[in-house]
Parts: sequence; structure tokens; C-alpha cells
Amino acid sequence: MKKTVGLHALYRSSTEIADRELWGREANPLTRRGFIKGSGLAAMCAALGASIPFAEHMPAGLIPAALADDPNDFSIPGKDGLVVLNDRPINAETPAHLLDDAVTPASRVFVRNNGVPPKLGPDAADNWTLRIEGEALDAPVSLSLESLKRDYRQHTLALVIECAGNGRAEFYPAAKGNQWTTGAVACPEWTGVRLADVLEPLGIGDDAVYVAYEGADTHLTGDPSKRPISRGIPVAKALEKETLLAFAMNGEPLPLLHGFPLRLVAGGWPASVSGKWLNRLLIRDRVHDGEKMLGQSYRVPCEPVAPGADVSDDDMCIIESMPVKSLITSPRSGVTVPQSAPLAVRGHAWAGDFDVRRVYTSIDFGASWQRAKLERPANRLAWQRFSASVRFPAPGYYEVWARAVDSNGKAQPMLLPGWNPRGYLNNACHRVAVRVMA
Ligand SMILES: Nc1nc2c(c(=O)[nH]1)N[C@H]1C(S)=C(S)[C@@H](COP(=O)(O)O)O[C@H]1N2
Ligand SMILES: [Mo]
Repeated sequence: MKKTVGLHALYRSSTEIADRELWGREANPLTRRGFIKGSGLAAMCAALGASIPFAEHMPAGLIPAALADDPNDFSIPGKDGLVVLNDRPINAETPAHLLDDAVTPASRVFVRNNGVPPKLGPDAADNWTLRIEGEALDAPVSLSLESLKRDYRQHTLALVIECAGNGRAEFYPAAKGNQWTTGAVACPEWTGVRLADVLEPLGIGDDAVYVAYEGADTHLTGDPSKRPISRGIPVAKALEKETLLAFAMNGEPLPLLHGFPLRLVAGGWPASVSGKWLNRLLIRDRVHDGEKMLGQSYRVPCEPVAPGADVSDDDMCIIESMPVKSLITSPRSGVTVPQSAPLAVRGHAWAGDFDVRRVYTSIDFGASWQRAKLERPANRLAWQRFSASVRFPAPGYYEVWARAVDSNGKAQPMLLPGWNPRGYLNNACHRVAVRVMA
């Protein structure tokens, strides 16, 4: 069986039909387990090139991780192995096995642009100014990037940025937008000054509600009266000590694609609040109403809805902290390993504004779980390394699944969280395919 988009499309149109046509698999309506057997099991085993020791635990409608799309080759200058989803504007994600580093190198940070990035030479940093104004500030202020660097204490923090649409590709009915799989997340080290240190001396009014950004990118249509994006965060999040006005990533000036020469970084929230090419901050006396704040953008139904439901704008709530999630960064999905040695499994887990308390792994499609070793984050809002050693009972096709639990006791859903119209917040367990040979 070839790995094609057709497989996903088939599953998206109807998991029942796809299961039946591909493998003759009938779901048991009570357990949602696959009950794949006989010729269907033989067909799936043939496609996977191995027997499936835990086949009886395989959920109905599950596309085997081994058959999920492979990264294609492509190139963006300075990027290494990322998969381009869209080239106008440029959007690219990073395959899981390339996100293994504790601190994500610049070459492996996903790229998400809503508009056209500004064209800036290296000297743009020398005369960049940040204007701060808004209803909840008495008088507008202009600060040069130079003075930001010179007059405030600098901080370096590892902060997770994750696009709210990361994982969108798995939702059914499908949601429009970049079909991110798992790679729109990164945890580089950011250097900058605390937004709080800059705002506090300015005397923010008691009426301040939101801090919003504007950047120097332009709308895709070229219309100068339109903005590609202008989002914001509540004042409390803006004043957290981890919220930075960042000018460097991993000790180098910000790459142009990541917001050179200045960006906002508010870790743990949808990365869409971390405005790039930052040239204006607005201290708002209301919830910001800029581009991509209203309607259904970066919002999910306030109460769960049935898949495919029409949800009115009034019933949509702004996404704040991102949900608990994990990513297996080694081994790479599709590896073949000998049964004789235990397999080292590792990855990262993160939980929005919270800590990850536990990570578990499973090799039997979630029927049983083993606790992994979990490290502390480098700082608040950084991701946490987990590692486990896994033994397989027999040769065959396996999937290693990882499941994280946050400090509130919330766990990742095994297959999919609640559906939402724009396909945000898919924090389902990550799965990698492993073939075990005798
Ligand atoms: N000015 C500006 N800032 C922006 C965006 C943008 O299009 N323009 N995209 C946002 C979104 S949706 C995401 S996910 C992150 C992506 O950051 P990255 O490209 O550095 O990974 O930037 C955010 N900040
Ligand atoms: Mo995003």
C-alpha cells in the first residue's frame, strides 16, 4: 500500500467504509475496538509488512501510524527537513523526529505566516522603533530597539510556541486552514526584555484589559488598509515574568521568518499571540478586536458541540492556555528494531500555562500504560523531556503512544479531542510506528 493523501481522504469521508474497504474491519459499536480479523487483518499486516500482536486492541477507524504521510523534500533557506504546507504565505512544519533537541534550533522551528513578511535587511534592527499606545495609556511612547536592549534587564528563557491549529489534519469533518500534522510546535531559547518591565513604568491605567500587537507584515492582497493579523493577550498574561519582547533566538538575532528584529513571545498560548515584526503595542481598555480576534478565529465552542455542527460566533470563546500535549521525537515513526534489545523512547511534553506531571507510554493501542521518566522544565513554559525504555513481547507491528497529564490532572485524549469548526487544539496522543524483528 502506498502512503497517499488518498488514504486520509478515504478515512475522512467515512471511517467505517474505509475500514471495511481497506481491511474488512468492522467496528464493535460497544467498544469502538476494531475487531480486525481474517482477511482484513491479513491485508493490514501485508500493508504494514508485519503481524500486529495487539491487533485486538486497535481502535476502529485508526489509520496505522506507519501509513501516515511521509515528509516530502523541499527547501526554505535556513530550514532543514521541514514540510511546506503552503508557499503563499510560507508555512512549514517540522517532522517529529527532527524536534528531538531540548532547545529547538532555528533551522527546525516551524513557520506560520498569515501575510507577507516584510523585506528587511540586517540594519533594520538599528532604527527599529516600538510604538506603545492605546485607550488605557495616557500618552503614546516610542522606544527604539536599541534602548530596549540597553535600558532593561535581558532574560533568556526556553518558551514553547505552538500554533493553535497544530494537529488540524486529523479532524473530521475536516477544517479549513493549514493541514498541520504534529510539527507546528517548537521550544527555542528566546532572549529579550520582560514586557512587564517595559509597561509598568508607563503607568498602565486600571482600565487596561488587553495588550495587543501589530507587526510590519502586509496583507496577502497587498491592500495597505488591511492587516494580516493583530492579536493580543489579557493584561495578566502580558505582565507575567515569562512574557518577553524578544530580539534573539538561540543567541542569534531573530531570523527574518521568525519576526526579526523584534517579536512578542507569550509561551503556552496559541503562538498567534506572539506577534512577529513587532512595531506597535496597544494597551486596550477592552478585549482586543483586531484581525483574527473576532468571529471564529482562534476560538473554540464554549461548550462541546457535535462534529460538523454550525456554531454561532456568540458561542465561540477565545483560546487561552494551550492543552497538555506530548511528542515522541525518537524513534522516528516507521523504524525497524530488533526484539532482543529494549527500545529507548523519548520526546517532549508541555501543558500551556501549566506543568506536565506525568507521561505514560503504551505499545498496545492504549490498553495499558507504563510511566515514563519525566524531567523538570528548564523554566516555566518550557517543554519537558520524557524518556522510557520499551520491550516488545513478540515480533510484529506496534505503535508507541505517549500520553501526558498536566498539573491539573488533565490528560491527553487518546485519539481526538472534541471537534471544533476551525480544527484547533488537537492534543491527541502522538503515535509512532515500530516494526519489531525477531
Ligand atoms: N506579525 C505577525 N505575527 C505572527 C503571525 C503573522 O502572520 N504575522 N503569525 C502568528 C501565528 S498564527 C503563529 S503560529 C506564530 C508562528 O511563529 P513562527 O513562524 O516564528 O513559528 O506567529 C504568530 N505571529
Ligand atoms: Mo498559528
